[in-house]
Order: sequence, then C-alpha cells, then structure tokens
Amino acid sequence: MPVQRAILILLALSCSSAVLAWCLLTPPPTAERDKPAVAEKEPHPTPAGMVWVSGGQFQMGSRDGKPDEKPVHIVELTGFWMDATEVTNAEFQRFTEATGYVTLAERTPKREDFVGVDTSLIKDEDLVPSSICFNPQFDREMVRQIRENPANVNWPYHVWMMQKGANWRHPNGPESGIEDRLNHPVVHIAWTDAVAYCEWAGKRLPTEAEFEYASRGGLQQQEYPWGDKLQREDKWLLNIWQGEFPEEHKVRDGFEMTSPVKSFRPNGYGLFDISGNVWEWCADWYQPEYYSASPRRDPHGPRDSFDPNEPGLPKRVQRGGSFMCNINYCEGYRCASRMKGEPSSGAFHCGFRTALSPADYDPFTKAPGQLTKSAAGR
Ligand SMILES: [Ca+2]
Ligand SMILES: [Ca+2]
Repeated sequence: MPVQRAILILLALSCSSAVLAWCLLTPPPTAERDKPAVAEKEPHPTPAGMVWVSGGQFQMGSRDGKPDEKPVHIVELTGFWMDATEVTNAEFQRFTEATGYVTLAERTPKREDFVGVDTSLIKDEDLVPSSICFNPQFDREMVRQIRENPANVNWPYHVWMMQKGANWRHPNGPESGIEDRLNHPVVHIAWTDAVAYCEWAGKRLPTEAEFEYASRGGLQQQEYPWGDKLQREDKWLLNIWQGEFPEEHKVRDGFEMTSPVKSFRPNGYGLFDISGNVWEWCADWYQPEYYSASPRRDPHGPRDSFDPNEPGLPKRVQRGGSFMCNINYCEGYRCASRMKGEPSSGAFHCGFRTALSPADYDPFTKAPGQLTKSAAGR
C-alpha cells in the first residue's frame, strides 16, 4: 500500500507519542465548575441544531496526561454556538445535493498528490478512490508479536487498510450504504471536506480550545465530559470499543461502529457524542508543545503544524475519540486527549461538527446553506 495518503492516515490514527513538554504551574484538579470570565448572554436566537456555549475560562490540558496535553493552562473563551451533534449523513447529503461537492475520498488521486514518496512505487491500480477502514482480517499473530515489544508504538498501523470505494456514501466499501444510517455521523471526511461544508453552512470548525472547553461541559479538570469515571454503575456513557483492541470486540455499549447521534446522554452543555462515536476535526494546526506558548484569550492554534513523528507533513487537530478507541489503545475520548490528522485524509471513524461565533451571525443567516428551509432545519 505505497500510497502516502494512506500512510499519513495510518500514522495519524496512532496516539501521540512521547514529545517534550513542560509541566508549569499546574493547578490541582478539582471538581469545581468553571466560572465565566465575563457573563455572556446568548446574543441571537439559537441556530437550529446548535447550543450556546457561554464564554468563560477553564483549565486546558491535563496534569497527568500525555506530554502534548501539558502544561495545564488557563484559557478564556468568547461565547460561541456549537452543533449539538456530529454532522450526520442526512445533513451532509443536503450539502452535496445543493452544491454537487465531491469529497476527497470520492476523487481519483493523481501521482502528484503524493508528496515525499517515490511515486514510481505507486501502482496504477492503486490510483483509485479509496479511504481507510479497519481490516478485520488483520494478521493476528503478527500483531501479537509486534505488540510484545513496547517500543513498537506503531503496531495499530497493521490493523488498517485502504478500502477501495470507501467514502461517506459507502462507509465500509462499495457494497455498503447509508440508507439505514442517515442519522449517524458522516465519516470518511477530510479536513478539507469539513471546511467546504462549513463555508456552505455559514459556520466554521471549532478551535481546539473551544472543543475541549465544550467537551468539559462546565466541569473542571475531569477526565470525561461527565466526571472522572468512565462508566456509571457499569453503564456505558459513550460509543467506544470494549475489550482488548484489536483482537477482542465485546460491543458492550451496543454499537460495533457508528451509533445514531443522540444515542447517549449529552454533557452539561447539551452536546451529544462530544466523546466517542467519531473523531471530530478542529480548525487548528497541531503542534505538541503549543500549550507552552498558547495565548490566554481565544487561542487559535499555532501558525503552522509540527508533528515530531512525521516532520514536514501538515497536521490538523482531531478531538473526542471514536468507536475504535479503547483504554489499551488511544483513550481519545478523554477531554484533554489530542489527536492529529493530515488534512486531505479521512477515515471510517472521522467526522466533524461545526461552530459559530456571534460576530459571524449575520453572514451566517445569508449563507447558501441557510437560505433553504431543509438546510436551516438541522
Ligand atoms: Ca462501541
Ligand atoms: Ca464525537
């Protein structure tokens, strides 16, 4: 599979490896609720399908988390609206029907699309539309042997595959469809695709700080959107993977892959699946040490990206984890957990939700996606 885009995705699917970050002035975790820095009332009627997240300050990052989650630092945010759910197949279908937009996974890649690899190694038959899926036929013995060495942090790469014909209309390949998944989150969405949807809808992707603030639902320095325990009385509160990944999939939460949005209770801000179900793109570039330099007020991420695992390859932030996340794999569903992905790559567990600032409200009401009743009714 000498396709760089596939490699980029596979690398992005792994958890962040060890990178240097400083632990400075780390406040102790508390169960206090965040206090608004400035009392902000919702300035306009709530857009359909969104919730108002009042501005305030919070402790971003994790004292005990991975290096790129440190240091914990105070961030102050202006209020914003955020979609209550991940963008669904039905919503994305309205967008493509209105615009004729074709996602990157549906387009035939060209050799020149693959930068930094020997394109002569790419076979003609591999230059077909495709996207990343889980490979249930992965070599279990090989994966077991690789995992015996803790230094092999890239072992998850061996359980993914480039699936020809996989895209948002066909999540598992050409034989699959979305007719019975219209209320599931759209998947196989590249960052570029998500931005195109946002522009049509008159909205934008959330910043990484907005996503974490929203994910915490008003709680302070808790592991999950509802508190510090993953389960409540043995009940699963989100769609992730139960069992030892990747050999054992117990599906205790009832969903082997995506779940219909709103299948689980929302967090304190009324946001559904802000942890689990599918990964969600953020606007920011990714840099593991950004927290050491982040501005306090409304941070928008670094000017460019840097991933020490793949220097020179651009990466945007992904948040929230997916139905593939597990405690022995990535724990992407923790509020502070960070992920990154190459912007032209999607996968069968990657989607997004949108945000909107009060300052953009008037242009939003005039956006193409809001001028039709069906689009406004999300
Ligand atoms: Ca599940
Ligand atoms: Ca999610």
